[in-house]
Amino acid sequence: MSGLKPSEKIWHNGELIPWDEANLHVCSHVVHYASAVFEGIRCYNTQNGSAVFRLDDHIKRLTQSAHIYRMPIGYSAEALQEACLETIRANEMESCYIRPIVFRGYHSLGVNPLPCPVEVYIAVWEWGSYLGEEALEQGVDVMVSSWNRLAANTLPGIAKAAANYMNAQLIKMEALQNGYAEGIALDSRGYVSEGSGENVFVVCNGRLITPPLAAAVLPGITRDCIMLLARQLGYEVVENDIPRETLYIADEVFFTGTAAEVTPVRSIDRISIGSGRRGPITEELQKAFFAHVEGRVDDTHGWLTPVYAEVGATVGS
Ligand code: PPE
Repeated sequence: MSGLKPSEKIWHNGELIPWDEANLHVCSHVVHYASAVFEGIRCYNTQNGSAVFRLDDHIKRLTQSAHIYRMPIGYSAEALQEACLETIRANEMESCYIRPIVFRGYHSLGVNPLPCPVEVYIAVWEWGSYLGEEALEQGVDVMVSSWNRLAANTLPGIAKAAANYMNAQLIKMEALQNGYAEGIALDSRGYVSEGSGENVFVVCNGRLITPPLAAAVLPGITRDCIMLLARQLGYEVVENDIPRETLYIADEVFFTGTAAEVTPVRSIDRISIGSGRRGPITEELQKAFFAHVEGRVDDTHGWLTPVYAEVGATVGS
């Protein structure tokens, strides 16, 4: 895997600073206790110029994650949205991944985070396909993880918090070590939860099922898009508990996520899913999803925020 390609500037508490100067002291609270919440957002190079996909929903989730952890961000949602756009512009990116992160910085150590300052950074970089070059077309081979997702009332699953990603790392490393692209974790009750960085959908008899939020899943914004687009295409979509074995007998299984977009799953625990390749409903939903993010259909949901100019505005108008 290639390393992170630096961009020019990073936004820090209202100022743009050079990438190489966005450093932390090792005794910052976040380093020791994972006291951070963050977002992952994509900016697409659409037909009408660069646009950020569902920026307001991502910033809303960021502020909610911070609220759960009693972190006063100090910036309004509007200011944070504008800061994301400003960072993309400062780096002259056409398309990129955007990573706002809010954390407890340097002051004192010990579990109590409250005396430590809340720092806000926004970095942008180029991020291509998440699960390998051919994943979107060919699908990926995954395993059911031996690790469960977070149990209720342990770490809040609805917050996109750094600490949750220690669990995600266990899922991911186990999968990679065993020759799979990704793991699907069960929740603490034994029902299907999610991947290390993706939500999961199964298709059975033309119906889409995805685990409910109570199954320890992140309320994925791509998950929300796919539920809406699938319903618009006439499919029934339900949020139900999914027993593990349903995965093996499903007609189709796919992942959703900002980074993973809509990625088909072709096998689970070496059992092939459906025909063992991308299924027709997955493909139809991919097409609908990419048509929206790339601005090839009318943005009736208001999902795209233009970066450099009004999306849809014609030159000279
Ligand atoms: N579950 C988890 C655990 C998760 O991390 C993500 C996003 C999702 C579901 C999908 O959520 P959404 O992006 O809103 O549709 N994972 C982000 C981080 C991945 C990473 O490796 O870092 C992402 O896709 O940006």
